[in-house]
Amino acid sequence: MHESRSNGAGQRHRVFSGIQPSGSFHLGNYLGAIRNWVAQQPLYDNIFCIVDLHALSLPTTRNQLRANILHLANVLFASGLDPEASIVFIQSDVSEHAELCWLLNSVTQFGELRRMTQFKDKTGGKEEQVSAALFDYPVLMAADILLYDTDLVPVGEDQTQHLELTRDVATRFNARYGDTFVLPKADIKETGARIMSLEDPTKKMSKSDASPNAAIALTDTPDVIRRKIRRAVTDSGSEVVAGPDKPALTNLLTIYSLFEGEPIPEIERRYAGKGYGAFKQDLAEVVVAGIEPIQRRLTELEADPSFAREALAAGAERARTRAARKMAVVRDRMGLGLADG
Ligand code: ATP
Ligand code: LTN
Repeated sequence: MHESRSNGAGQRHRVFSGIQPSGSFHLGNYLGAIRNWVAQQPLYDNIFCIVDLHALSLPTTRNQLRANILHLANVLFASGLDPEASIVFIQSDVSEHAELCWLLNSVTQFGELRRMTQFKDKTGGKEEQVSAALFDYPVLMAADILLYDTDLVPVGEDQTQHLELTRDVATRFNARYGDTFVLPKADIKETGARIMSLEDPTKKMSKSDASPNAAIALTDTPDVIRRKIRRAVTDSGSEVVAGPDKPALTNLLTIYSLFEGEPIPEIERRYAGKGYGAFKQDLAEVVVAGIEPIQRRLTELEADPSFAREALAAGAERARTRAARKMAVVRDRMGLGLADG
């Protein structure tokens, strides 16, 4: 079920989401996030952001970052984001994101950031060496969201804690300086919000997984997809059924169900008594067919980078206008500068 789509004044609800330009994109990013953005596009006032400033929180290089930004933009457009229906832009093109992050730092507690599980996961026990940007990452994310009076933030389940922090920071700001920010809600789907690793179904499918077989990239060839699914771990037993004691099959059935738009119980019924082999073979074809149209459009877009460049420049222009308006209010509320006497 969708949330109601407009507010009392008849304006469409504002949606904002972000994605990092940090390498290849996998089925988790697609099924947990991008696909939902595309599907809901006609219902909302949408803003989607390529968060390149966030990508600086882990080591990268100039050339790598540049290439990743363009690749991500092409992936988003190939997946169906429409630059007419949605504002799609690069975070660093709108300097207000970095500015608001600094201002929100002043109403964020050190202890709140230390409790973030994503920070703990990404430090990998090396807290002394990671960048301060990795620590401050959730505040920049709060700035992204609050800058646009966002109502809904469609994300995968891994972002729940960051959304809670965003609401806490906004609430504290509003209490201290007067009502300024809209309190956003996370929009997390029941199915697909947590696609798991093909090698370890207790871990989420992740870009940063060291093993190349844990995730299916949107750019994997059909043969690579078939091989990864053939090798995907399964649970003990031989029945194709989902359940709390069957994390691997639950994950594979979820992927099948999302691509085919077919409820899991129906798929289970069809594969009753057929075993894992037959199911995996069909699943591979479902995934190959599901991403083939995206790959085809991606090839076309990659041959013509001017499409992405122009769409992103226009998106930045529209985002900047809104961001500047909001920042003028924020600066005034906080007593910064002497602009209006
Ligand atoms: P990493 O896996 O290295 O932490 P990431 O893929 O989570 O990176 P982003 O690119 O910022 O990082 O994520 C983009 C979107 O994809 C977010 O909305 C996130 O919640 C969603 N997402 C990421 N992994 C999964 C997953 N395994 N299942 C569902 N959604 C996911
Ligand atoms: N932290 C998110 C990416 C992100 C984001 C945002 C998502 C940055 N800013 C604003 C939603 C709204 C991630 O790692 N997936």
